Amino acid sequence: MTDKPQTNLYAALRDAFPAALDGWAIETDAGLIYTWRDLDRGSAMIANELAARGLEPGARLVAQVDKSVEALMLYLAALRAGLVYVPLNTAYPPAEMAYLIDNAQPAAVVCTPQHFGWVSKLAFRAGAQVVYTLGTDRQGTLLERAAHRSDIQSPVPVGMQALASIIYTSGTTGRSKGAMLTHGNLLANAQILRQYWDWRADDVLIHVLPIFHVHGLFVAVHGALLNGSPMLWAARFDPRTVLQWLPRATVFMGVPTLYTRLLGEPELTPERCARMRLFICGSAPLLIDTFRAWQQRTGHTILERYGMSETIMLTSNPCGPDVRYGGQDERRGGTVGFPLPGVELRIADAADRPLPAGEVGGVQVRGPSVFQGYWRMPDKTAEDFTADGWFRTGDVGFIDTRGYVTLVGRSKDVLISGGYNVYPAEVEGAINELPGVAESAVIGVPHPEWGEVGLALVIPQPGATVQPDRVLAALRGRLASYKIPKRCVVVDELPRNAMGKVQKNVLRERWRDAAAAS
Ligand code: MCA
Repeated sequence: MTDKPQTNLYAALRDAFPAALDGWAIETDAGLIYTWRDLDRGSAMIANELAARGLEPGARLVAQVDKSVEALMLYLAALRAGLVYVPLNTAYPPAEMAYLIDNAQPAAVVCTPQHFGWVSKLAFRAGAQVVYTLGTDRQGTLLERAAHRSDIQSPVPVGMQALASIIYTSGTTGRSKGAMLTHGNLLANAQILRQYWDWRADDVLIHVLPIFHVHGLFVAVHGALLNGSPMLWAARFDPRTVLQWLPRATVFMGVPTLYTRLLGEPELTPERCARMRLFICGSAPLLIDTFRAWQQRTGHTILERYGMSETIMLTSNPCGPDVRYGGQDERRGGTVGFPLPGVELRIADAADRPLPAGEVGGVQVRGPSVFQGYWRMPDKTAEDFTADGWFRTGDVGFIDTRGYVTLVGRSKDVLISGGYNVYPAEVEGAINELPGVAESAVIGVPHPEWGEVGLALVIPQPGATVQPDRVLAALRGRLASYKIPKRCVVVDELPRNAMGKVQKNVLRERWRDAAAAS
């Protein structure tokens, strides 16, 4: 494949499909086979349906659907039609969806048939023209209508500067922000990763991640499609399925929790992994114990990389010798490797002045995959970029003398549980609204399976009694379940600094063993 000039990301992906379009592109855990032709035809029909509904390029399409190959076709169709794809986590309850739909102002919404009632109300109230349903078993109005459309469609030549997707990420103020990514951002990153991870002609990817986030949708799906590589596709992660597929596959991508769960399987052996060439890990810090245990159990060294919704992938441990760094090829546990080719990464002090190797500071980046800003939040965007165009990631780290980047913390108050970012401010806001609660503080505490889990410390109002279990139960329906702390403790007071601000670092130290004790 040559990197010829493109005007639509789908066209670039389509160019990489193998010439033999009737070969298998995706095999699902339900035993279904989809060919390359199926992907092309299916996405063309959906794109034609969307266009026939009068959806103009640039309009937003919100999708809150379960993972399926048809959901992937919907994404490809949105690209083809020049629409801006806004995937939302299926765990979001109505309260969160109301805000997100209002903020995205979509022209079209696709939801699961079970949720049509409440989602369509929110969508039409926000001005949507059409609401479709899509189920996991190919049922729903989207496919019913698309079935009547032509299977030929030319991708709309929107250009590489056009928005392709908005990815919502929670924020420190408790409100989600939509990171705007262009066709060019996504294609540039996929092309870089294709080279850096040395995608090969015989690669087969095991795809078990959700497709409403950067990891599963952009890193994994684009990786396979841009290389014309087939995928073994699971609707949800199950270690038994992965074990079954390992002998047929070459590449696996996961968050640390998936590696921990796989290590719990006695049948994970070097023999089973004999055909595998690359295990990639990201979205949360990989513990050095997991990194070593994986080496021992499989003979493979996990490649850890680092990215964000706002930037897609930024750094990676080497896949082979990296000539930019003297041919170093060691994948170093505890580091996230080197800046990817084309990515500029620096460590800066609080005044945005670059720091020398070895010094700890804020991680700042520039490059072709860095987003265009937050949707309809120019002030927030301006806050996160320096005057000379560097994006402040909010991560804190250093670069060693060999060039490896190590992350040591975050300047933003966020915890990462099983690969999902959880912003304590959002959870505290929900807890503080509960009757009898005066104040709360949510912190992340280490957990062997999830990496970190939330712990809520709650101060009752004078004279009120607060039951920890009731607090957690009351959060159901208000917050996506992965955001709900795994434990709640009632306390009399919280440690504060001279300004009266709660000292989360003191709390994290004090409650470090809380997850193990619970
Ligand atoms: C599920 N639960 C969780 C999490 N996931 N709790 C805390 N943290 C989580 N991550 C809870 C549910 O709320 C539920 O609680 C119970 O666990 C069982 O839910 P279930 O859905 O059955 O869980 P699961 O299927 O075992 O899911 C675990 C998982 C999943 C497979 C590890 O969390 C996952 O797919 N994580 C990957 C996320 C991801 O793709 N992140 C990439 C973001 P209850 O029973 O109480 O209701 S992209 C990104 O971060 C950047 C850009 C990057 O660099 O990649």
